[in-house]
Amino acid sequence: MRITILAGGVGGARFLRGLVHHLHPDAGPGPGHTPGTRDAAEITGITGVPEITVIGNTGDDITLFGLRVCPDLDTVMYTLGGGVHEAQGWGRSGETHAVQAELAAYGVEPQWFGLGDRDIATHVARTRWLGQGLTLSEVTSRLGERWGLPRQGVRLLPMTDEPVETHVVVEDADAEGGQRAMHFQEWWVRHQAALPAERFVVAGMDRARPAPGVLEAIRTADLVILPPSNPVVSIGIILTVPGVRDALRGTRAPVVGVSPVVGGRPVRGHADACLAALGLPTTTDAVAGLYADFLDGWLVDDADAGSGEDLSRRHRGLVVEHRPLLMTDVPAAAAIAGAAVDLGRRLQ
Ligand code: GDP
Ligand code: FO1
Ligand code: CA
Repeated sequence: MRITILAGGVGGARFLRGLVHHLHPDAGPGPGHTPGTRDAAEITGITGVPEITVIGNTGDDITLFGLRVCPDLDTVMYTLGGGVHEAQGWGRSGETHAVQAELAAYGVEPQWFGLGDRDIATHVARTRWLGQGLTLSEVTSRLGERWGLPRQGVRLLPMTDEPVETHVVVEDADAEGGQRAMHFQEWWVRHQAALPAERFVVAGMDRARPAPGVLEAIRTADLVILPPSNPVVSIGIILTVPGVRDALRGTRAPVVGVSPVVGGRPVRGHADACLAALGLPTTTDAVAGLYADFLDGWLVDDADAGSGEDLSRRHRGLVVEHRPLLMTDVPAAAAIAGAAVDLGRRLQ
């Protein structure tokens, strides 16, 4: 069973950890653990060793202090590897901030983006290997080995090896043309998405090609899952990589999505501000509408009862199911992942 997932940061990572737990119930997270010996097929109904390919968003990537930072790839890696700051959802557990405090003492900017000491080691390693000529795919694979991703049956691929960066266009009366663009992280972290976004543009996407294995993973999958990641600045950006959307339209695998909107609100983060930039309301139907040309199954929270019916009518054949979608802990995320796999199996 080959499962391909398009993932952003925290929502994608928590879903993936649930999926690994669902497929290998006895395995703990982290480099020291291996998938359990219990018969996974008995529990999941899936025969053969499941292979999970994750296509990660790199639009959030940024270079700070000369270091290449890939927040969404790292969030997936740390979460699966048992090294994530659990309450925060991103960054390392047990983190300290001595390096950034020293940089602040020298007046080195920016200080609005917090890089912890342990996390910095990841960015130093990545930047060094990129400097030696390795591709981002190769670097991501090397970093992932330390965190035990292969042993969990997970292959983490960046969506592209070319450097790309999402920028946000906002109104600015003082700027030429009345608008200016800033890096996505500046908009999200520094301004907390409070400046109304006009649109998102991805610098570098004109030169970007899908990373090796990306299109193949979609085309040859048995199941494609869109976890509850941000539909605009995580999954929406992956969909703009040339060939990805066409591969999703053309794959013979069912495509199942999990709504990131629960009770008409994003569970965390500013997805509402991102949807507003597209002129869309924060509803599970609006999110599914963004995937309508390739989506086969859609999981919606019980709190959004009533949503989906209109959508099924408009997009004939879309199967909408309701269930609790809050990933409050690993077993809850595993149950959601199990429901997505189960729906996918019924759609095969
Ligand atoms: P980011 O890159 O860290 O912002 O993470 P993602 O793009 O992967 O996911 C962000 C989205 O995940 C947000 O829109 C949230 O609404 C959604 N999300 C976070 N936690 C949950 C959860 O427990 N359940 C559901 N259904 N969605 C969630
Ligand atoms: N998010 C914040 O809100 N503030 C931060 O200072 C911050 C630092 C940071 C460092 C490394 C990393 O991998 C992620 C970090 N994030 C931070 C999270 C991340 O930038 C955003 O949650 C996502 O990219 C938004 O989708
Ligand atoms: Ca992100």
